[in-house]
Amino acid sequence: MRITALAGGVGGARFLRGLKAHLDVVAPESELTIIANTGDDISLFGLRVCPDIDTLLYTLGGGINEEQGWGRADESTRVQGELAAYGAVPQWFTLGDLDLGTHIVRSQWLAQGQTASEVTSRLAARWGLPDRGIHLVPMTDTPVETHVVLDSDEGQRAVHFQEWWVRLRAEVPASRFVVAGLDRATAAPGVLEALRSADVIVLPPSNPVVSIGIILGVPGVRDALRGSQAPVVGVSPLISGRPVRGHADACLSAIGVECTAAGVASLYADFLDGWLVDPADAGVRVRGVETAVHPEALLMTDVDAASRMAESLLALAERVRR
Ligand code: FO1
Repeated sequence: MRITALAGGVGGARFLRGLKAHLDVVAPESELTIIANTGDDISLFGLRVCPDIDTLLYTLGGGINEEQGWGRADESTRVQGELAAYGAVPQWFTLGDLDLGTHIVRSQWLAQGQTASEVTSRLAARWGLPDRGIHLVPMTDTPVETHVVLDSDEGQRAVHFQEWWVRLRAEVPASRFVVAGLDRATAAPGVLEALRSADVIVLPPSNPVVSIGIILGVPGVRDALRGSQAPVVGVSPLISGRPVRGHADACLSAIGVECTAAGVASLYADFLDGWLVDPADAGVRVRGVETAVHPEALLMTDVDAASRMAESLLALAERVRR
C-alpha cells in the first residue's frame, strides 16, 4: 500500500510513528511518503534549521526527545552556553549540541549547492528511514519562511514564526500569516507524484494553519488533493475545541476559523473524504465529509495509542474509498 501524508511537527511525527508501527504489522511492504512543512525553517548563527523536518527525522528515527516532542534525546547545550557567553542572539531558541550536528551538516550540503530534497534524503538515510519504506520530502526546495504579522499600537510588525511560537508563546494575537517565498515556490520533486499515486492520503493531527495549511499553499498540492482518486482522510488536532498541544487555537482565531473539529475540517472540505474525531466530538458533522469517532481519546500517549488511531483512520479510508 502507498500512503502519502502531509505533516508538520510534533503531532504529525507522533501520529506517523504510530501509522508506521501499524503498517509494519498489517502491511509491511507499504511505502510511506511524508511531505513535510518547511515554513517553520529559520536561519540562526549561519545555520539553516528545519524544525518540522528534524522532528519527523528524530521521531521516526528513534532520536527524539520524547517529553519535548522536538530536539534530541540525551541532549546537552554546551555550545548554546558558549553562544550566550559571547552575547550571540537569539537565545530564545534552544539548539542542543547533538541537534547542531544536523544543522551544521545540512548547512554545509546546502552551501555546496545540494537541494533541500537531496539534503533531506541524506539526513533521512542516516536515520534509517528509506530502508524502512519511509520517504521524507520537503514540500518545496524553494526557501520559504512563515512570518506572523502582529498588531501593536505602533501599527503592524512581522516576526518570524519561531519568534511568535517560542519567544512570544503565541500570546500576542496574530493578525495574519505570510509565507515569504511561497509565491516563487514549486513543489519539490516527487511531491505531486506522491499525491497522485497514493492509495491513501493522510492528514495527521498537525497544526491546520501553520503546518498543513502551509503545505496546501504550495502550487499544485491542493489541486492534487481535490483531484485525488484515493481517499483523503485526516485526524482532528482538537479535542472539545482545544488543541492537544501547541497553539492551534491562536492560529485558528488569527484566520477567523472556529476552534473546533468541524472548524478545522472546514479548512479541508474541498478535498477531505473522512475525518477522525475524539469521542468528545462525536456530534461533529461536516458536509460532504464522513466523520468517524475513534473509540478512545485522540491522545498519542505512546506508540500503541497512535497506532490504534492510525488503524481507525485506515479503516475510515476504506469506508470512504470512492
Ligand atoms: N520549541 C520551543 O518551544 N522552544 C525551543 O527552544 C525550541 C527549539 C527548537 C530547536 C529545534 C527544533 O527542531 C525545534 C525547536 N522547537 C522549540 C520546536 C519548534 O518551535 C516547533 O516544534 C515547530 O517549529 C512548530 O511545529
